[in-house]
Amino acid sequence: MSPIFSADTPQRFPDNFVFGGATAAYQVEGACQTHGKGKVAWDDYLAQQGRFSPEPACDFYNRYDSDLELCERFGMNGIRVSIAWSRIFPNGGVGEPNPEGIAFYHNLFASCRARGVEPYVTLHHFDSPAALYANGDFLNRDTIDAFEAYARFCFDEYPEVTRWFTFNEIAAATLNRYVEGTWPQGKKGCLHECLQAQHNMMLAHARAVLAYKQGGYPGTIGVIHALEYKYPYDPACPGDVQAAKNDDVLQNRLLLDATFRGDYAPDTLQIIDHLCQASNGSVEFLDDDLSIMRRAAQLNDCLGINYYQSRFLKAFDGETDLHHNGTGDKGTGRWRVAGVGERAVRPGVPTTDWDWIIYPKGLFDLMMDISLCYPNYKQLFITENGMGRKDQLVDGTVDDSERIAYVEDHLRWILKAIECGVDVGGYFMWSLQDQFSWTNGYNKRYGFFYVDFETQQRTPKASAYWFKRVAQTKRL
Ligand code: BGP
Repeated sequence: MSPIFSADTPQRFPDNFVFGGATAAYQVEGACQTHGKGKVAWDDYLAQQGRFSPEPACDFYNRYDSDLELCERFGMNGIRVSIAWSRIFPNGGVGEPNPEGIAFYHNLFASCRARGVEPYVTLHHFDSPAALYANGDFLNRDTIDAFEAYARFCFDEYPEVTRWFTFNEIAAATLNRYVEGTWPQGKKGCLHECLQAQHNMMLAHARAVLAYKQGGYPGTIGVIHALEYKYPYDPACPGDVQAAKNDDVLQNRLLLDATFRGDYAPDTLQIIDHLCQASNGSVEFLDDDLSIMRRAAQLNDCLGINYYQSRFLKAFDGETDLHHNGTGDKGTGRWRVAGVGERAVRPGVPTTDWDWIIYPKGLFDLMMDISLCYPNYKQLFITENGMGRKDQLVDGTVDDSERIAYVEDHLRWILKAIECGVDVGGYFMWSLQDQFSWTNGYNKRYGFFYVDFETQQRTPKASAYWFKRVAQTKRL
């Protein structure tokens, strides 16, 4: 244990702390075209790739109640779920809402209530309706209008939900699509489109927040960002320091400024300009956008942080050179982006089979950074954190002690942040049950509950029993 933890560091989480598991509609529900659901871009993309199918996923569409029963039995008092936009509005912006899709979520939320598991509901988890996605998604301003209309509809339709998040991981949605090229219609190195889409999605978030607050609904609303602390590989090297700042703006800073300031700090703008020049493009932030965003910035009730890893940046002045490790062959990933830098691993820092850097202290550094740089934040939730593994079911059980150690270390740093005065409301492990991974398929498992994707049988892993004790006692 790091010497930073003193005997005074609390070992117990607050009484009202939420412990749960996270899911996303597309990754768990299956039923991709059942009962009037409209298509999303992933449907055709995955079919063309032929690597894996999103059907039936975890068959959550039919099995949500038994999965919630598992949550209850394993001591969880919260769950993250998302609404599939195209189940409600099959074509996105136009047409009548789909009664069967609407009913599904009423049933899901009723089951949550009956099990004493609070639903934390995200409106958009990477699954824009296909028609909107094909027309530019959030680079097309019509999608912003459509998202606001969809959000208003959900706020009115589901008064039983009092914990809302607008978007999940705008950074992942935009980086994977415009910079890393690993998502449908992907492009590489297109930094200005990535930043423009981030801004437009934050404007859509702001409009949903204003609609929620003007509507006087009695719940909370926020947004979920995938944050990574960006350290210079060598803090004494100015090029590395600059690369860390570049990557910070690309992944974190534009989004955090937009969330809590409603505009962009001079330092952020300077790096945005630099990134745009590097990809020969520009971004447009309209004055009207900023006035909406500034109003919304004071109204967020919470911020969700999805934290998996941090990065060490080296200076890099070559051509963009990327290789996504989508197979779990350790050491095959490469991330060098012109105008940004090179992501490297400092010696001695452990990584997963997918080359994700295990660095729990980064979560603490991020929480402290937010509390210092954005003192108007109200509450943080760790809305995703977890470890992808090639879990094996052996003799009816899964020994995932490595995952337990990962989660325990992160929870310890959360306690440290609480000791330092940061308001943290809860922790959701990614993921509740094993789910497919967007670019890695079914062999990258994260769940508390092992899923046999042939039979849909669930088996609690060692981590589920460990987490149950933590959730019930609120202690590590
Ligand atoms: C986050 C997403 C999740 C989930 C998770 C694990 O980015 O919000 O939907 O997929 O990461 O990522 P991966 O599946 O790529 O390992």
